[in-house]
Amino acid sequence: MASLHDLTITALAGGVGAARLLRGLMRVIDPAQLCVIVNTGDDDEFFGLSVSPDLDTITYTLADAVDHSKGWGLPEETFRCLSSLNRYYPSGTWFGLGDADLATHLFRSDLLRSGQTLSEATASIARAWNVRATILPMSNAPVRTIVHTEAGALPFQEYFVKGRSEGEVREVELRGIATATAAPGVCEALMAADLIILPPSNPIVSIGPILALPGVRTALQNTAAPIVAVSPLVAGKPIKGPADRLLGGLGIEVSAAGVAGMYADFLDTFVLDTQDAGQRERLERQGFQVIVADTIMSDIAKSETLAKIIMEYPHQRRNKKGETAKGKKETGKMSSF
Ligand code: FO1
Repeated sequence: MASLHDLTITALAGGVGAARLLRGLMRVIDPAQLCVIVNTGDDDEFFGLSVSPDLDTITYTLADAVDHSKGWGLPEETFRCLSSLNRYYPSGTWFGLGDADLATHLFRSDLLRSGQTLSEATASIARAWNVRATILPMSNAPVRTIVHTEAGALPFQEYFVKGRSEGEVREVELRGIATATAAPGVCEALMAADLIILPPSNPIVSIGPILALPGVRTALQNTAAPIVAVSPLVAGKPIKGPADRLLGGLGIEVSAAGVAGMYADFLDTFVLDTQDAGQRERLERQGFQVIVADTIMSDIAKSETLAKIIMEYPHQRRNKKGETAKGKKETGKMSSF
């Protein structure tokens, strides 16, 4: 029987929610078997620096270097540079770039200016942090998530951090998506995986931009790997972030089942929080396999427990295309620990 360490896992990730699950997963599988495809719709430029918040959150997490209290950035940060920048940009220092974190943005910007792709820069940063997992940006082309509210069209960080996710959401635009392509390795990692995980990331602004890239949805429909998603909503509310406001603003049902419906064309297994166990039957009627578990990963032990539950579950591929592509796959019930 295959060991968990033999399995190739590909995850689609945003920032903090994904990082919590990946942190637990790192204790269950060999990190070298993990490939994480990361949203770059949240990226922006500050003071001429290219900042990729979700890539950094995932990198710092997989390096076990993230500030666990915030879920992003580095621990024991100081903000002396940002305070000094306030002299030159009096209204431009609302995004909390710490002194140590700035080194990452300086390095990335340097590599990009010298002609490297975001994929190459991301790999160099991961190497410098001794991360053994593969981290792929979703695209090397700039895609920017713009949230349209009554206050106007706001780049994601302005909506989320500066604007505290206030205002009714009218539209979410993925600026640049029409000409963007998936980064090298992205579709290949989906096709080659033994299991694909969608952690509890925001379905609109974290997973949505990845799915919108040409070829990604088709790869998810065609891969033989079973696909499991963890609900980002517990009792209709996200643990963190504006997923409920974004879903509601776009007219999507604000519930775990509403999120599962967004992935219905490729998803096999959906992880519901115990508080949402009442939605189990409805999801099963829709053809999903359902795991009911505690999804609130308030500490590393809970992250590890959830990761183990996901890895040990005997996932079945229900998607017809997947079955014909590589034969029906089953994971789980493996003997390694
Ligand atoms: N999140 C905040 O809530 N406030 C901040 O000031 C902030 C700064 C920041 C700097 C670097 C970085 O990599 C992430 C940062 N984040 C901050 C997190 C980020 O805004 C979001 O968590 C993601 O974009 C959503 O996934």
